Amino acid sequence: MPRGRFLSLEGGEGAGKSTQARALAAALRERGVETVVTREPGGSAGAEAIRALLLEGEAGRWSARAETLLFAAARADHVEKVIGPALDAGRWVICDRYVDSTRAYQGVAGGIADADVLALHAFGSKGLFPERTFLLTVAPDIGAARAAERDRGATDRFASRDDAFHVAVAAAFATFDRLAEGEPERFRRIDAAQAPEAVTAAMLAELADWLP
Ligand code: Z5A
Repeated sequence: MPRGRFLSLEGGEGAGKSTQARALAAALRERGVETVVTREPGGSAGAEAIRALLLEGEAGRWSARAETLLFAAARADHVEKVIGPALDAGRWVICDRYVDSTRAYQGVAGGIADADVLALHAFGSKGLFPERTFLLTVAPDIGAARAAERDRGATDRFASRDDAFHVAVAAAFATFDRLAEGEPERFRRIDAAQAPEAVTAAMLAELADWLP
């Protein structure tokens, strides 16, 4: 049985990652590809329990180091219980955020060295990386407006952080834009300001080499 393909979606708040994870899965299933959609933080029972610890409570509940360890622990469980078995069974996995989010939010924005994030990833998740990562790009104000419309006033620990944090997050993704240039085989930049159908089509075009 050939191993499945592992895809991740990354990008700022409101870029449309969850919408596109569902739409891409539907398009792949139409083509006969067995596809699992999952998300981070979360995706397995243990990781969903850690998600609640991460997203609820005061903005300053966790130090940057403790938060980084919690994300790594959640990912380790997710990889072991859900992502790995699905790939072994030949399914494609679409993950809504993955380790690049830790590199952006806890790493560049939170001040944790990239080498430390990668060392935790090597230990916790055996260094598993997606084969293709779609970086959904949209202007931060458009993404924030979309998320605000979706959430209608409800916020979590991340959304309730101050403007300086969100500026740092934008800087983090600008950094990954540059990293993406250095890893063009894995990262594919997608213009997420387009209509949802056009975004899905752009991702499918970037998978043409793998599609049946
Ligand atoms: N985090 C972290 O710090 N470290 C980590 O390692 C990981 C995560 C894995 C998790 O939030 C938070 O955890 C996140 C980063 C941090 N915080 N922030 N910021 P989450 O999982 O609860 O949610 P999210 O990943 O942040 O989701 P999001 O970015 O807010 O949304 P999205 O998935 O990109 O967008 P969406 O929900 O698909 O769409 C938003 C709205 O826009 C919705 O009403 C759609 O119908 C609409 N939409 C979507 N696409 C379009 C287009 N193309 N045009 C117009 N409207 C659209």
